[in-house]
Amino acid sequence: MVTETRPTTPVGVTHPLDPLTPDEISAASQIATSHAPRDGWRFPLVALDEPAKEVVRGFSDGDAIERLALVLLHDITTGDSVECVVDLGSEAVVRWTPLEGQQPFPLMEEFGRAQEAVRSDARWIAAMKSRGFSDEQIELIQIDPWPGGNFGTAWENEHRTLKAISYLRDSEESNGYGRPIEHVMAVVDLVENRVLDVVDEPGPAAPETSLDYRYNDIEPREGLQALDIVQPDGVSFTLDGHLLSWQKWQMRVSLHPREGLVLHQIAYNDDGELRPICYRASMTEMVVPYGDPSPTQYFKNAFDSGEVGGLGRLSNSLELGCDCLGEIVYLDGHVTNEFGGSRTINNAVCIHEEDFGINWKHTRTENDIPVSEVRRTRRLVVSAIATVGNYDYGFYWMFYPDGSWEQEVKATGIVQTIAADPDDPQITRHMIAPGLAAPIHQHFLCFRMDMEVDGGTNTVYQVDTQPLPAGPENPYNNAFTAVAKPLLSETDGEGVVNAASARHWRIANTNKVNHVGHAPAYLLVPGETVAMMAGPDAAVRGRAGFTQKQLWVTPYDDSEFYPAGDYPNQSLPGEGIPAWTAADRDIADEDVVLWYTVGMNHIVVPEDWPVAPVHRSGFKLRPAGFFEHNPALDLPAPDHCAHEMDHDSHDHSNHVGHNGHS
Ligand SMILES: [Cu+2]
Repeated sequence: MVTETRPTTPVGVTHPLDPLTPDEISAASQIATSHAPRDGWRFPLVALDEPAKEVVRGFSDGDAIERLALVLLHDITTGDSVECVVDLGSEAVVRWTPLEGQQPFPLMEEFGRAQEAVRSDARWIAAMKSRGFSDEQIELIQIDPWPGGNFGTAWENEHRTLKAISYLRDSEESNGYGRPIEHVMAVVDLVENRVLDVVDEPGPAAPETSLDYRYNDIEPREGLQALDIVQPDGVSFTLDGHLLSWQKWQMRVSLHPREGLVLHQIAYNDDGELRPICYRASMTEMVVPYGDPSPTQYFKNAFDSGEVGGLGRLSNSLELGCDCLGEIVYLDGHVTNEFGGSRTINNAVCIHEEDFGINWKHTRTENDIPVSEVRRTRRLVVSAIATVGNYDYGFYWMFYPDGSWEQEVKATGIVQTIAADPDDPQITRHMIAPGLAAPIHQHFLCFRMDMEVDGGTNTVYQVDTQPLPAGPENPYNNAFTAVAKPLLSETDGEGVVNAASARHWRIANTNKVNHVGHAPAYLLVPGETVAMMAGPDAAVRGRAGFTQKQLWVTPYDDSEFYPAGDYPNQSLPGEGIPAWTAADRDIADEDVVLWYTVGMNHIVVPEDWPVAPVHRSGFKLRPAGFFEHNPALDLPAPDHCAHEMDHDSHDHSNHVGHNGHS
């Protein structure tokens, strides 16, 4: 509501971190356009320009809210791009920065135009005809444009480009990925709307058929009885605008057009005191390098945030009972429609609770009778799913009553494919179906976490478990310890995982002391991950410098959000984290930002075809001296469990269970 006391606050905005409303997206585009009107302007991105942390921390309900928007403009007729910040209240342009030598990610419109340009190009048509395809077959060919990367050629350094590959289909609905056309690759100039070049080399024939995965094509298995999640009394969380509260946890949830799901101000209500843990958490860049040198594969290393256009704008509308099960609360997402208006993604974020087994249990013996005490736990799941071409990525932030939280990435969808002869040596690709292989590849997802454990300044320690030397203090040679090395500056510490020492990182507030004399802390615990395998001189290694380590720690800087640089599309090596950390800034007892990269190694197997079962990876954050004891001690025992606890477990007839066993 606009009132006299909140003069600049637009309708529907109740907090400075609320994402832009549809009206604000349109207004921001309009204000930016008015500054320098051009017919060719399109809008790759319109997003909230987040206020300074001091403003957010000092905000009280009802305060006036200043709203700034970041507007990216791209002129499709000239290729000019501008980064612009507008003040929505005064309708003024605050900053207007033309981009020099940087490419915003391609528009949806440009992907479409690239397909048309390829389809009508005489060289591409000739390449298809030379493979014996009929006019009808050529009409049905699926054309996939890819961000072209930067391999130091004129294609990338002098043009705004996409690289396109092709697939045979029997109909518009067929799974084209089963019939890749080797080795044809077209390079498209997106400003001139023309194909610059077509690479056409001899290659294996496209497979004769493709396996499909859609419901109508598969006979469903039988025997699965109904499995429902029922919460007759409703959910245990509340969502007030974007403020989510659940079981002592509190956070703000939004969908950012580029980053997808963003959580702000993650905090825990500890006996009435709201203790901050993380100011902002999101996945701000990812890259998927493929390891096959073929002409249709070598350039595949999409940065799905900065090159393809963002996990937010590519988010799905989630469906009840399909993507999420049970009592669901959704948040819509609003993004630019690229033409100056907005587009709403209904149900872009899913919020629900899941049963998660037991949090704790102990069985003791009383009067020779075993007695169990057990508490079931559950988790709050905040999730979104984005479809990026052939792949689908789910991002699941999960919170637990014991003070821990975690991120689980779920990668699924259709793998990239390459036609292969039966005698293919299968070194950089592996057969998944007759005539069809899939290139080896990796997925790297960099999570930016602006930590504020118990306050705005933290110190990060690298913790390694190791044996102690033999000697008078260790006469039995059994002693071992955990060595915590404080990271004083950006180049301190290894930053790479080490399973042998159970290496993890402790984010501590050394300005506070807990009940046993230590700094309250959270631990960052790695999950399954992997190092980048592209060679030392590979273009992608330089452009995705953030993958050199799993963990980087930087002091907060409001210009540092994207670890491969703001504009990784066709970028040169060295941007982002490697450039920032070269200054080796101090990070001890500072406002620190953690950049943790999840790596997924994908040696593709036949079971990944024709649609890959979900591959999970992620990391955990666990309290370490943040609480005085297990904070889940107070989880209630369900009535019948408390009752059962008193029974003699040898007497099976007293136990719940269909056949007398439990
Ligand atoms: Cu994969």
